[in-house]
Amino acid sequence: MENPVCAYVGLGSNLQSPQQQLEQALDALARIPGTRLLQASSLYRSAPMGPQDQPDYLNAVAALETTLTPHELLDQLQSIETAQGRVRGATRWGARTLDLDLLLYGNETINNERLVVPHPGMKERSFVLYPLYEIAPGLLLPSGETLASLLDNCPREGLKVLP
Ligand code: A4P
Ligand code: MG
Repeated sequence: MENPVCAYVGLGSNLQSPQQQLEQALDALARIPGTRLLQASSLYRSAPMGPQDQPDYLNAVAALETTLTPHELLDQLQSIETAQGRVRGATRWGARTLDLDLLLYGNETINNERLVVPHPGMKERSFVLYPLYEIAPGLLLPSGETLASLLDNCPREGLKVLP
């Protein structure tokens, strides 16, 4: 691969067999052109953040090596969401079959209408930080913060690893 970048993707699902949704999504990530799936975390279960009238979520984090640009990668993530029946509703933080968030793209900071990287919510979300720590414990963010220092400020709460 020519100048591949390491990118991290957060996966989430709380509808229509979340475990199958995440496993299918990992297979789809592995098939993105110009991209290799390097690692995937365990699956983690947690209560919904935001509206409580929706099922519990399963989440995971994947490490990719890619030659795609960040926007090309986002296009691929969104087409996987759509292929797995994602309907974009009006409700913020509402239930979904599959959510794929680009958490980190190398050491880049991106801020435009379509893409904000690092993902703005990741620093406060236990269901992102703990799976990420499982696969990349020594990670440094573009801000210079260590992933370990973010975890120190983020209680694990009800987050459970699936056996
Ligand atoms: N966008 C900008 N930056 C990014 C990025 N880094 N990665 C834009 C992905 N997309 C990015 O996304 C809306 C737009 O954000 C995209 O068109 C893209 O151009 P979306 O996936 O349609 O919206 P969303 O994911 O529904 O955003 P929302 O509503 O803020 O949801 P969140 O923040 O993803 O939260 N509770 C638990 N326990 N676990 C969860 O995974 N997830 C949510 C959804 C709520 N509660 C949860 C969980
Ligand atoms: Mg999303």
